[in-house]
Amino acid sequence: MAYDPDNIFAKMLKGEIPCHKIYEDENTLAFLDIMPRSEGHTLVIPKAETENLFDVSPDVLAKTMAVVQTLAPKIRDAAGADGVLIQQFNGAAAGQTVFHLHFHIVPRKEGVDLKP
Ligand code: DGP
Repeated sequence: MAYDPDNIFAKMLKGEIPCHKIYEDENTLAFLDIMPRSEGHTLVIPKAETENLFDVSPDVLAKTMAVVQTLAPKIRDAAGADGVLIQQFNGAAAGQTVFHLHFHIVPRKEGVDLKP
């Protein structure tokens, strides 16, 4: 499948639709998920046009993951959580609904279930 430049995250990157940004650098954007599974649920995306793990370059993946690693403990602490779940889907069959690579950072509290 070819990358769709009009996907919802691409529109965010172009400033065509708003998002609640929590971090941005030249390669990466992080913003709150519109359907949070817990308080602080964040998505981290590369600015490069890439759908998922199947087409991302190692360089873009490394830069994106470095931001995931930096933000994860900050989000955990800001949310008053005990840990974070990192989740990432590849392909519709696997549950991917937005076809621009993204990593979920989902804060988890001991004994508290995630929202569906
Ligand atoms: P998935 O591809 O299954 O990882 O799900 C996409 C995620 O993107 C889902 O958790 C909801 C989130 N999302 C979809 N549309 C928007 C949007 O317009 N704004 C924000 N902030 N998040 C969105």
